[in-house]
Amino acid sequence: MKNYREQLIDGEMVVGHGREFTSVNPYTEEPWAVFTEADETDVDHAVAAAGRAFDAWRKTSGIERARLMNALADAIEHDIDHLAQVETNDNGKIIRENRNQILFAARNFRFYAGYIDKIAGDVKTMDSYTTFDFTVHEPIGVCALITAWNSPLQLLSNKLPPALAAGNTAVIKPSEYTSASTLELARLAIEVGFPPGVVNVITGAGKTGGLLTAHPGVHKISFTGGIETAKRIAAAAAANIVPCSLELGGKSANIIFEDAPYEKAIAGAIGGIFAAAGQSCVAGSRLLVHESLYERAVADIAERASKIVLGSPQDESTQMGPIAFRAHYDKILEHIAHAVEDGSRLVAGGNPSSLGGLFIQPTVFADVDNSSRLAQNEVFGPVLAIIPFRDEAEAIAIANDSQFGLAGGVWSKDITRALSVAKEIRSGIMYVNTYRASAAQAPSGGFKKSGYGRERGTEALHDYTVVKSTMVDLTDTVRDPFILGR
Ligand code: TXE
Repeated sequence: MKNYREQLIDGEMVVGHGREFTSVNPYTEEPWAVFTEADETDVDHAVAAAGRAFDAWRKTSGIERARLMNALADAIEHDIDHLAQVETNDNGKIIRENRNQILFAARNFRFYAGYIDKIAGDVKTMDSYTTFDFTVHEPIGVCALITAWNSPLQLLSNKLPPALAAGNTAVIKPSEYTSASTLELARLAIEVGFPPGVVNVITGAGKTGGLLTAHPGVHKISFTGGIETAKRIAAAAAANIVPCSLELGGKSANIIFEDAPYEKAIAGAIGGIFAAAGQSCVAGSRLLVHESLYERAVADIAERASKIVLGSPQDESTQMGPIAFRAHYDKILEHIAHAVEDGSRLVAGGNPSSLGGLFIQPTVFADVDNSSRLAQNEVFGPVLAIIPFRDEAEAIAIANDSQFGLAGGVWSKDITRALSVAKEIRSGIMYVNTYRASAAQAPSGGFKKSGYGRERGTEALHDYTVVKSTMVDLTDTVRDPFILGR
């Protein structure tokens, strides 16, 4: 069993004082690594360390902060095979996808390292000629960064680099299912020379997360995960009056029009739901297909889904690995049972795979009613709901008839149609003739119950800074002290 008992607090790897817990490799279903839970004392120490480090870090030159962030990106790239292996042991996602996502994480560190010396305020024109105002974007303080299990380092890289670039310090809590790669990152942060307290990593489950988010020494919370936890975190943020950003799930509509580039669209539909075994926040889990193509598309997708190669996530040729953990596997099978009960037409999969373990067959339902449980609830697994539509207006109405608004896709060679439909969909991320594209420059985040705040792009920097406005009077005039000044 691999020993991951030590957490990073104040520049040192220390054993947590809470209970021990293990991570189960979803492929073998054997525990493979052991961790310790951060208790109240550990959380206090980590938050206090981040608080002490904040003043020096925010005053550290941008050149030095960028140097450390780039050094961390170098170290991630250097250790890429090991890190990808560790994540695959933890969450069962295929090694190709984990390698790619972790390289993307390194890219995010470089992107924000490059932005540090470009963070700039404004000089405001005032009503009076002899006064002016300037703004600066200041760091907020100690950021609690809480991540989910589907893409541990990639999700963290949407939060930690902009937080550090803006001059904040961080206490990170990865998911209890997948803490190993974040602890590996902690080790690299020490190796490249981050000052003690700037980056802290504590491990544990909801209890530890609750202690962290309720801590009065935390000044900003950023969370990726599910809605129920998000409500608790938003309540904790409200109690301490600290800003909070939430990146939650989705039930994104991927819309194929009759003039779509057909083969590309079908591949996009398959990747949109079966990549990462559907455990992706932007998954295109509702596929809307124009009635003129409908039966052809249903048949093609069912056929391709049934040919997806399931197997060891360590194998480079595997296309879909197991589900990340048993409780989630059970939940996905429950969603499938509900879809059958609700009368959706099963055209592929629908059962545990003959491989056993935590493998589920890529599953496709056609003729799904958009008001049914399958169309309205996030499955976060390899289950596609196909829905026919007649025209643009109906496609938009179906796409928007959801509590979520994270992503969406439009496939059409008519650029006017593609962009006007994309404009009408109430989602934070839209793809046109592509799906699951991602870039450090492109902001991402939700509308509606998919959350608020933005990650990636320059927009994320706004979430980690506060604007200070400074007004200056250039005259020697003594003002009437009892009236609001100009
Ligand atoms: O995540 P949780 P779960 C969706 C997906 C999934 C559902 C539930 O639909 O089925 O959410 O997933 C920490 N205070 N997404 O239950 O519980 C927890 O330890 C503070 C979408 O696995 O939200 C972990 O670090 N923290 C999503 C993190 O919250 C708490 C990715 C996420 O766990 C806490 C994952 C508390 N009270 C799931 N309780 C996406 N946006 O991509 C738990 N945590």
